Amino acid sequence: MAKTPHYSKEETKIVHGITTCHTTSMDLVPPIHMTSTFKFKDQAQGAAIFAGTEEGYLYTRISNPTVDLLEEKIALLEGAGDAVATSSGMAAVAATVMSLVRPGENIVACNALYGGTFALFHTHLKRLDIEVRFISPAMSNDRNNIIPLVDDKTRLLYIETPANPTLDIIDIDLWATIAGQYDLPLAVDNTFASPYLQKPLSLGADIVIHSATKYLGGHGDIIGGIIASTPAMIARINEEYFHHFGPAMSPFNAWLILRGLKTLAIRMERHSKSALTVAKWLDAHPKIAKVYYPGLPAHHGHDVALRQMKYFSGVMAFEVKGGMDAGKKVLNGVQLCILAVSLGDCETLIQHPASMTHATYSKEDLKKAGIAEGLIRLSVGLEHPDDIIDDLDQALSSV
Ligand code: LCS
Repeated sequence: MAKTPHYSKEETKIVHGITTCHTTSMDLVPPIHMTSTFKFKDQAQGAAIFAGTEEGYLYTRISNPTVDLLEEKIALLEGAGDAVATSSGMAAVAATVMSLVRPGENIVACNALYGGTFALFHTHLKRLDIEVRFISPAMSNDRNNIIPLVDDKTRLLYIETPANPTLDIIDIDLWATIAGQYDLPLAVDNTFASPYLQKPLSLGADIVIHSATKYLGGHGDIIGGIIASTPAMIARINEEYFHHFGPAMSPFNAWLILRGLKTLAIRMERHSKSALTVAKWLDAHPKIAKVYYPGLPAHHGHDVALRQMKYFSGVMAFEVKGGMDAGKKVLNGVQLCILAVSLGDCETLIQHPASMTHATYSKEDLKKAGIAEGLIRLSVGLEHPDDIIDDLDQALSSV
């Protein structure tokens, strides 16, 4: 008989919360249910499971015990009633907007977004006659700038915080208050923080979205996404989009994310601590023009970040004096840091948003979102910060 462990701390919840699959075996680690389909005892049982009058699995695109376990775990960590895992972070963003917004309706969103989300919002939703009304991060923490964008066709408010790649901090509480006032759902992309550092639902948001590819998985070996919300909202997303557009997560990926999640607390603490060390060092370097990291007291979002985040996470951005030409020398000069997109991995990753993750923004859109052309993004890994600093120092010496 499985015992129910007693604990009161978040770090223990991350390790012990939701760990046993719905099986009779006593595995410490849950098995991977690598199966496309599930057997029925007879036609009547199959029909009952399809009709929803009997509980049971029927097909892995709809649900699977290993994927369920991940969904329950993320729901627990985010303080949500339910969750649905998706094949990628973009699938989670797409499932949310496609379930909630129809042609002729609109979304109000801050335009400091991952480049893929921006492309979906700016380009592809237009084809479906869905308008996205963007507000720049500089304007987005004043309710008087947001409210005029909302009208009777608005169906969703959408923010990403900390935002990719500028680390803008958007005030979740402020956006949630406006969402509540107009009876609209607020979706928050919590990828950069993870539920260990920030819990948007506890601040009044309605939907949390993750690219699980990043800190949740934490090891750079999977692509995945997840949406956490109320059971009613997740049921709506399942019915209106997920089941028949089909962006299901592989059970193997769910298992790898569950494994990665066990170390979430210690990884996030270490990423955050090392990032602060690196950010302070960059900030004092004579060849650096500007550092974007919410952990620095001079960052414009520092006070809101202190209020809504536990630590400041592991991603930062910086500009080198001498602009793009100087920045290229750093990108090509690093030896330990790896020139690659993505973030939240054990390895320190460095990349150039304007030509890589945010190449979907036009020059004008980059300007509107406050993304400088020479901006370099750094995802600080789990190496010793002295080695990361030594590598950046030698790369900067070529400038
Ligand atoms: N949301 C955020 C904040 C992201 O950073 C990303 C991906 C996504 C959603 C989409 O997730 P995916 O489909 O890739 O799992 N961000 C990336 C980045 O900055 N570099 O490569 C991907």
